[in-house]
Amino acid sequence: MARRILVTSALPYANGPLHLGHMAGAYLPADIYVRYQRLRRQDVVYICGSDEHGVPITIMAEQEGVSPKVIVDRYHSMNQRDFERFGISFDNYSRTSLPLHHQTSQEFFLTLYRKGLLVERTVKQLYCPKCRRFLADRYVEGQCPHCHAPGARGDQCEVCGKWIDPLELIEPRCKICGTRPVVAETRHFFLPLARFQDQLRRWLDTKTSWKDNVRNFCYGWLNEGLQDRAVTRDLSWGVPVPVPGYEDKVLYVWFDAPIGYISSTKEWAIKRGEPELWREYWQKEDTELVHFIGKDNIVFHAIVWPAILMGVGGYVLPSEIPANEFLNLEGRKLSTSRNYAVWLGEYLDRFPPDPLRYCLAANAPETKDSDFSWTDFQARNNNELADILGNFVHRSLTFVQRFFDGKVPPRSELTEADREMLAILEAAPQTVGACLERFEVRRGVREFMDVARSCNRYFDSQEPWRTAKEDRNRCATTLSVCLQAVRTLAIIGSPFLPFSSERLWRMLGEKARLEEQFWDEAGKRPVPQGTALGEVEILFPKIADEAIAPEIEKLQRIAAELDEQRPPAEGTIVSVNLPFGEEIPYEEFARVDLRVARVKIAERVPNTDKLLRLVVDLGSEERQIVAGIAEFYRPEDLVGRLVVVVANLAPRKLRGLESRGMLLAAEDVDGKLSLVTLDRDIASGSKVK
Ligand code: B3M
Ligand code: ZN
Repeated sequence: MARRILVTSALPYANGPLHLGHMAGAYLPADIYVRYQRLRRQDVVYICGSDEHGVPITIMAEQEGVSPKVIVDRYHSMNQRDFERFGISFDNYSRTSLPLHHQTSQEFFLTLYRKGLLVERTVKQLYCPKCRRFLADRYVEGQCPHCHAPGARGDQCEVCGKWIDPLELIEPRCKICGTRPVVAETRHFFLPLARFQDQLRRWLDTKTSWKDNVRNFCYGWLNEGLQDRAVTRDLSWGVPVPVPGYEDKVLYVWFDAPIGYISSTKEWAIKRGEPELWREYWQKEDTELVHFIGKDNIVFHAIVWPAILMGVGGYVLPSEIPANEFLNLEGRKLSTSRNYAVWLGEYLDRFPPDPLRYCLAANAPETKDSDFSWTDFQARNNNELADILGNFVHRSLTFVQRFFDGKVPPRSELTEADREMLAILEAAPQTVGACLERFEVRRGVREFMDVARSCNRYFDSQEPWRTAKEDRNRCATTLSVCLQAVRTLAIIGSPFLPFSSERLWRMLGEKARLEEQFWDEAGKRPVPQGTALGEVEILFPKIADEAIAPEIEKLQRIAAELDEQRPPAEGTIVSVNLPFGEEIPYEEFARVDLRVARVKIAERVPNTDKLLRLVVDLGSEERQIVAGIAEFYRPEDLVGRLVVVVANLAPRKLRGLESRGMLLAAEDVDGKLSLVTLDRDIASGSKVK
């Protein structure tokens, strides 16, 4: 029986064009997965749409002096088109400004409301007396109360990533007019997340296959204890709150956006003429619901959204949440506001989609942030797509043109080498597929290219250019095997390279359509003898230095501008003004025994990213200390250095290792640690006062 799989990609905000970071995170991996499952004949539906609400959109509209509708119309159609040009094969791409979506969201809200799962409360909120409105979310900016970075917004600080209560912002200002807001009272509905805490934990406990980044993040939230979350806002653009007295309020964008997955599925069902079909995917227990997202959306998809679904009842919960990390650009963080980005539309105006799909898949930010660079892109195209895959395909097809009149030659007795090649082809769908089942696109695409590598080796070893003259039967058999390989590569390569695979398929002269092929059988079928090949073209033209030079220059120019605008050092913050601790008498400080120690041994603690195990010499004895500095120091750089240690701290166990003492280190605003060291050599064991 086919698996019923509903796949979603995060709904992109319709307030800007798409860029490569979007593609690498939530879209390309999902599209690859979906194309693969379609070829496996699973019952898969791929859903997305524009997220058309939220404060960034209304702020942009106000700044341009147009209505929000103008903004979302502009970017909705632009993004839909770019997705299509890039081959992202949604079954439906909807938008959250549709009446169908408003209605669905209001139904969700009302169900929770009637079940007593929304709590109404009067709250204090910042209000701009000049603009005469409450400053929801990003309408207010100020200094972050946690890290003191300037320009933090009313919902979250971009520098330290912490959530912000706008009332705690230091020096708050209205984003639109710059006025200092006052505090006023307003009423809102809250989702009492704490009530779902135990149910969420039990549910998460079953998700052992999820990626560590997602699980750890969720447990972090649960362990801190879930807080109530406001689900309404004082705004006029959004889904109206369907409760009397709330006429000038709308649902919070993160309340209605995930419901957009459902309304988009409804729209898909209506378009198919089976308006109730969406229920199969959302309300039948055995549906696999897979949400592809970027890591900044984890809490909404793995905590808040499941809580909403649990509260409403009768809906499936997410089965998988493959959240990807971020994509950097030429070694530096992407910045859309500063135009430090590669825009998908601009890319597609200049280059074909598949080389980018290949490059982003090979570099997918699966377990950690990854980097896109134009030279890597060029190298992947020229050295892998063109020289390995393209070369094999081209040689095989043109040999058949040259020596067999463009018709698939007959196969006679198979040699050991032929059999080995055929065995590789037969195993290939399973090898690549196993990676994709686990959402390991990077490995999947590598396994695919490895098959093409084996094909090239086979071609070389069989020397068909020689056998063409000396042993025609052998040459015919070799080329027949090669064509089977081309066929296999076209099918199993199609999730990654859909456009090139289609072209390849036409070159093979196959009658049936590529999308009608069955993944599991992809390696088994020869191209029937006598089939007339189509016209052979170059699949992957090389990309010249001149083609990427302007792209590199553009990014370098913007990077240089960004550096100039920056105050010294790395970040934008040069001083931190955290409040000081409570006053203590000297005696209390003196109880802390600080000593100079020399690092003798330093090594990583296996299976952690953060911990180093150190052995330090404290003069009178050597001690083991486990320190959370592995992200900032390489073990080999620490050996021999002097550090400062709290020598009389009670021992603790970290990851099963006893730690007797603690290193002193200063913490930067972004959490980076810098060890306290000594500016000249001094005997270990010396007291620090
Ligand atoms: N619009 C946020 C984002 O692009 C958002 C996702 C909604 S998914 C339901 O980060
Ligand atoms: Zn104002």
